[in-house]
Amino acid sequence: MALGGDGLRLSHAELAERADAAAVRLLDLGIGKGDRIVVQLGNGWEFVVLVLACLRAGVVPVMALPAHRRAELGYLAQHAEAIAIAVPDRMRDFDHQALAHELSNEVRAVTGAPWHVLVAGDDLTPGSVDLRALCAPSTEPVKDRARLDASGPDSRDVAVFLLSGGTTGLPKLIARTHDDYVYNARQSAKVSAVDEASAYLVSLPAGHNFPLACPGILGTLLSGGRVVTLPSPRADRVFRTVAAEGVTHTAVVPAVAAGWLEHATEHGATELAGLRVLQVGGARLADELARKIRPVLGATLQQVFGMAEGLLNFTRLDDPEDRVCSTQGRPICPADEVRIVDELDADVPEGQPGLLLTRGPYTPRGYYRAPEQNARAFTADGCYRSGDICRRTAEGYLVVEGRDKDMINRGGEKISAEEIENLAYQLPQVSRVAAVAMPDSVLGERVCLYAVLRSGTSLTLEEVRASMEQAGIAQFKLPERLVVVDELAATKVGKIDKKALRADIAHRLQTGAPA
Ligand code: OOB
Repeated sequence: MALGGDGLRLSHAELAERADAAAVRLLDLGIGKGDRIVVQLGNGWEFVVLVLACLRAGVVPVMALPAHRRAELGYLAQHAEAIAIAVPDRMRDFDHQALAHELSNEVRAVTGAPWHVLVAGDDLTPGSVDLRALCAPSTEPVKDRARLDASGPDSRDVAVFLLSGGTTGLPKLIARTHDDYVYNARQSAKVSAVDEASAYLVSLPAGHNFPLACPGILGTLLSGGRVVTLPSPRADRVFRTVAAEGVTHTAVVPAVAAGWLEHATEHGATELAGLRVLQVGGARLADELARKIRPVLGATLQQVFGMAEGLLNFTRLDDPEDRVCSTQGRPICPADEVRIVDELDADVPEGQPGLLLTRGPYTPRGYYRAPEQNARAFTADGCYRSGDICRRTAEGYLVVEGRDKDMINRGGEKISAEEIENLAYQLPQVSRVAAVAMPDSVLGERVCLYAVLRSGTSLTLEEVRASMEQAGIAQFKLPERLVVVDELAATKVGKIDKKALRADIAHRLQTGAPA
């Protein structure tokens, strides 16, 4: 069995046949090698079949998130020059199909070229392509295979576009090639011991690099294992599914791991008896939480410090417990280069914290069509400046100690401070703003907006949120606290002092001071 869980159950042969059939139907629609399709689907079999079909035909999926809205989807479609979008009809009370058609009409009005809206669901509106029918088995599998073999992508072609965590106004696209992404998935599978006897549960949004290919869906399928999909990582549902489906591996962010620990402490974890490996990554896992994983959940913890830009660090399954709980792992590939440097790019003494630079076989040398950002985010010799502050232990393991990038990590979802600030400047009341991370016991961080207002005006958090929602951004990015101040703390060179603001909000939260 290749696919289990909620929806269809498919063997590897059936999955491959459906992927081929879907790939041929994409070609018949006029979506072929090198074309881009924005993929915004929930976790389910349609996502898996469509992504495999794209990889087979050389169509490049642009990995959007279910939470994305008009602003993000419109930008992705435009920047990637997509000619199609794949969405569910509705998800969590949102009409994705209607939004997709609005976008489609806008693009068509500009380009005049055909644009396709593929929809997974029971409630299709006129003009939508039925994604489930597109993914149905073909009556001519042999002919389909021959047609695809003749027109497939080259191993150096772009396989997927991932989204950067983002420190700039808009997310950047990361072009991952077939070569590098297959390596990424296979090597991850090796290091997490995923093989044909494994069952991997995906409950994080499947378009994230972590559940997609570290080893995730792709690494599991490449290893002959089984993928089980769930729409969300809620503990009760997950625990039941792990037991019912014989799940052996899964991946979560620290906030979810904390929720599972709580659930298990209350209800026990007997349902998790078959779970061998729990990968945790995307944000820093507190050492205290890490130490509870094995005793409470019974699974082996594997810390994963990765990035859509490439470099993956994993703790190893046979590492001593202390190392697993106090480091974020080491590179999965011997050819990964990691340097820890100071502000002048000089190596810091071994064991000291510094900025992480990396280069390696599955880390692209730049973002897609972003020369200005690339000049800042990559060194002249092609190293990616991750913006993470790390130190390396004597054993070569990395410990993430902080970061030097203008981003907020809300439970693993990355939010660019600049994007939020640009939107805040649209408000007429606003004179100066700064978006900063405020500490949160559940999600790690949330967005806090500091604002200096024009004289005689006032502003509430609700107004800020309403205006940003109006602008069409994902809900998780909306500020959750507004602090109105007379002036923003500044550094010696006159830049906004975000470090001081982060300290200020942490202090306000601790002392219960009003905003
Ligand atoms: C993963 O990928 P992205 O692209 O969403 O975010 C990358 C950034 C890193 O630069 C770092 O700032 C943070 O997320 N991060 C961690 C971490 N894992 C990621 N910070 C501390 N501890 C960790 N374990 O988040 C991602 C990609 C592939 C696998 C896993 C996570």
